Amino acid sequence: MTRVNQAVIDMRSDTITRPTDAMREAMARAEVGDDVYGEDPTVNRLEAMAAEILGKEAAVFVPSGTMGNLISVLSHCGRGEEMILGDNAHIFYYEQGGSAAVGGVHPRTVPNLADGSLDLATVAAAIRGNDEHFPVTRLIAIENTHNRRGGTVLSVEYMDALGALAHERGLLLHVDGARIWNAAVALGVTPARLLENADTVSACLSKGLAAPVGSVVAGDRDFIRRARRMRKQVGGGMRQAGVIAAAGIVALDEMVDRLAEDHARARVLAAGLDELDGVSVDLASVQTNLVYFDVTRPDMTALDLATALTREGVRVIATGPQRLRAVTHYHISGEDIETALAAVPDVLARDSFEKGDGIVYG
Ligand code: TLP
Repeated sequence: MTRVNQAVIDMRSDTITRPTDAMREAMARAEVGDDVYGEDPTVNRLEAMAAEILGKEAAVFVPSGTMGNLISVLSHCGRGEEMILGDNAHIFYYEQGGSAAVGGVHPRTVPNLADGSLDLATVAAAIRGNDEHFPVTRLIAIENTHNRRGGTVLSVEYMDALGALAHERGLLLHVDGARIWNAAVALGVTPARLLENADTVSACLSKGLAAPVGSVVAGDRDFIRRARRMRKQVGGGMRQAGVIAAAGIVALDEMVDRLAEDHARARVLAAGLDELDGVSVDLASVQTNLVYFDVTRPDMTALDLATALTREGVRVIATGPQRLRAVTHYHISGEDIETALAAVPDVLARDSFEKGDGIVYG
């Protein structure tokens, strides 16, 4: 059953989403100016809107989530200072060690628990004492939702407790909120409430919200002033960026509430996969739009399964030797989920298959 002339069901990531018609329309009409001079009215509008939604004094528009995290960490920590973060954090795992490479910031990892959280006592114990042997601990960074733990959602209570711990110990709390919108929708709270006790956040517009490019970083005015300088230093000053910020405004206006549909489809996908012989899913981890699953057929790797599914027009990624990830998003319909679920047992039942080819993201 090889799919012919049918659109590919691409569940590698929600980053693959394309801009909506409303976004393209807004982009075509966007009023622009030079944003490095602070004169792009559309960027200014997006930043004001993001600051309000995220509950912070100010915000800055940046090209990517990776740059958002980088300039946040570099605006909080000096060279040789330390950031505490999870051993499966995107900042630690997937950003080329940028904060160490560019900013000389020392990462101190503690284990991410199954729900994506960091144990508070372990974090407290990792904070350095005042001694010249040690780097100075400045920052705690947390991820919500947590990508490598399955798109898991950290609760308001947990976020508050982590913020309180950071502040009691004189530290700052940064949130990698690439998918903070998914967390807020899953919890039924506003992003502002979820982030109330965090100092700064980087939130992506170009994942589930379907904007073509861009993230926003939010925090207090002084932090955002430093972050703007840092953005320029790493080459992220974007001139007539209103053309892309216009899509970000539509993303915030129109695309947040519908994330609940992606979450529902992810649950259907996860439940369907879990019923199949040869794969298993930790259903408790499926709380938003990410579905991690393991191939349990002994002679098949995650890359073998991903490669075979690609031939059937269903794209997922391998994130470990036996682990795969499928992501629901704006372009994945209920029918696509049914089609994907039908393709998997077909592939798993084959006596022989080609060896997998490509990259394991883990
Ligand atoms: N994540 C991508 C890949 O890099 C793995 C994906 O497909 O999920 N924080 C988190 C939690 C992320 O998941 C990502 C992207 C980023 C930051 C970086 O965002 P971008 O890709 O805009 O630099």
